[in-house]
Amino acid sequence: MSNRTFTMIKPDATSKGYTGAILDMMIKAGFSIKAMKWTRLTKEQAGAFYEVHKERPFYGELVEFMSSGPIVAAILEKENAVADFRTLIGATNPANADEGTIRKKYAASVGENAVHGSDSDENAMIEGNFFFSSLERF
Ligand code: FUP
Repeated sequence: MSNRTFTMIKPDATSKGYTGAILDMMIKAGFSIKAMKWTRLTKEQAGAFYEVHKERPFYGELVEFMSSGPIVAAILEKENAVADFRTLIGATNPANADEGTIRKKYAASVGENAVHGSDSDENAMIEGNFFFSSLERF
């Protein structure tokens, strides 16, 4: 089991000024930051990141949204990182997210859902490598 996961604070949350509060929730939950950047994806980059969802009906909207403004990308470390981070962020649809989760507090809808969290160790590695070189992670 890996002890790292990958996250993004999405454009809805950065534009509403939630970046600091969301990072604080991650740190208070025991995650430490191993890599982090403030950046903005082009449509092509967002399309490539979400390639696995290419055939889904929401893909076009997802790519538009994820390239619509700045994001924070980060690699986080904690024991049992992938599963514990999914618990911390809550269900994809904030209407179904538990109290105390990041999405319950800060997400607007299933599309604009404030944060991303990797769903497996393998994807955490792939997604972290998408954003960070070996010189940018510690
Ligand atoms: P999650 O792993 O919780 O981020 O959710 P998914 O992998 O199922 O979906 C990836 C992203 O697609 C979500 F963050 C938001 C978007 N999405 C929609 O816009 N509509 C949907 O019905 C489902 C997902």
